[in-house]
Amino acid sequence: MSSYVQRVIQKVVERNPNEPEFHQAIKEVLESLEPALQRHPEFEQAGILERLTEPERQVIFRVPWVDDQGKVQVNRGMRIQFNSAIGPYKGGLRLHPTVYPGIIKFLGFEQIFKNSLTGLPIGGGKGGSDFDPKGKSDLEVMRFCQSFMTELYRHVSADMDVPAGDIGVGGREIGFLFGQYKRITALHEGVLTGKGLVYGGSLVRTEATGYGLVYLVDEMIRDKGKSFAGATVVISGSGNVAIYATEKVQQLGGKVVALSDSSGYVYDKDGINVDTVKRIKEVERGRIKDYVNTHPSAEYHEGTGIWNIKCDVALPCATQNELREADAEALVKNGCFAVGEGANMPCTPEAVDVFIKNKVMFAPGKAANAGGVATSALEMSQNSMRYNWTFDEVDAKLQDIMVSIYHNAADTAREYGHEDNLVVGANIAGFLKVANAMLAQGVV
Ligand code: NDP
Ligand code: 2IT
Repeated sequence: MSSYVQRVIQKVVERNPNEPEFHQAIKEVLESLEPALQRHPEFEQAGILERLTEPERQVIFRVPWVDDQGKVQVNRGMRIQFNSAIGPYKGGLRLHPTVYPGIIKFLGFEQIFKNSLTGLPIGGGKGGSDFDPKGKSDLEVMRFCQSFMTELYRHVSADMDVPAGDIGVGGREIGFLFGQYKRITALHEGVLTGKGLVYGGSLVRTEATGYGLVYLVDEMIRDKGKSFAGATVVISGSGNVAIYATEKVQQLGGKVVALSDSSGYVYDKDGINVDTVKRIKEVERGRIKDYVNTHPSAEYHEGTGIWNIKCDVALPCATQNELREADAEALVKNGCFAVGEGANMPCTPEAVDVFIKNKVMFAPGKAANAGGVATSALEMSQNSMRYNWTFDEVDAKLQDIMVSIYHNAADTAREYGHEDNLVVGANIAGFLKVANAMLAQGVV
């Protein structure tokens, strides 16, 4: 490792103590940038890595709200505006009890490079709260979202910072957040993406991350003579990304045999029925174990272990560090030939090493799950035009974007001497555009 990269990593760790997920994301990106930094000594002189690893702005705020018993509850909200070199800050909001600045920084940092890879003009940011939407009534979620936006509205706008969904934030939450933003500011503008179709949303945004993941993985495996037709696929999670990845794999002729949530996983040897999962998760807000109620031939297993199921393709779509070294070894042993990260940083660095050493095709999250934010940027374009594209128009653009991201990452990996390593290719390709924009804009 060069002394420049080492120095910057050490500084980040010292400055951001007790934030292991942020350290992990920084190391993964910076270490892979070596070949680009050697070719471009001007980046060190301009302090590009020091600036990239320090968010432009971080806001942390109190979110008081009243529960259904009339008791006041307090959560912590935050928005981290990481980098605006190539466009307004763009990235989701996560509502999960594990949220703290280390999680939001890791996600915001990843978002910079992911957004750059889409080829669209969006910078990187992320936000969220330790509020747990699970088990809350619609009214409690509304009161929380209204309180959250009552502070957040000062820090966001259609041309400055445009939040969206992530874990725990879907159409319901975006609706409540948008309503409160409009009430406070009197502006009906594209300040959030993932909006409902009747008030400024884009067709395909709901499906975009899962569909985009499968479009990119399809291009990657077809490059090596494989296809989804007849392939057995295991997908973790059963939220937005997992559901629409399942749907697209099935449309391409693959068989998804397992899905999970944080309690356990279902295995259906006949192939998961995606309409059942949509009903359980999107309508009833239930648990994946409810699946066996209507599909008695499927099996439910408590806990982890989903990666021990034999498959050709694995798509982790739940959360960070959910697929570890032993899981990767199990997948390799069972003949898995491709892995695509639908979630952000779901594979640990040790797991990624196992895939690369064993020549398993590996699509890293910042390339593979970029379809969600890319379609968010298409929603912003439609809002600016005050016009809507059809489903097929947006879907075709999404497909083009995912195919381009794959080839950009693969070509960049080859150009920098790491053929077939999409981790290196995606990181360098995403980085170069942002670094050059920063150079052009002076010391800011
Ligand atoms: P959802 O909230 O819709 O679903 C999350 C799923 O992951 C649920 O099945 C949930 O289970 C599971 N999960 C969450 N946390 C954990 C945990 N700690 N351990 C085990 N399982 C867990 O979120 P999304 O589908 O939107 O997001 C999934 C991943 O994809 C995240 O990493 C997100 O950052 C990433 N992503 C999302 C995009 C989007 O557009 N939505 C875009 C790009 C990436 P349970 O219900 O039990 O908590
Ligand atoms: O991680 C991500 O890319 C997202 N959660 C989507 C962000 C967005 O702005 O659509």
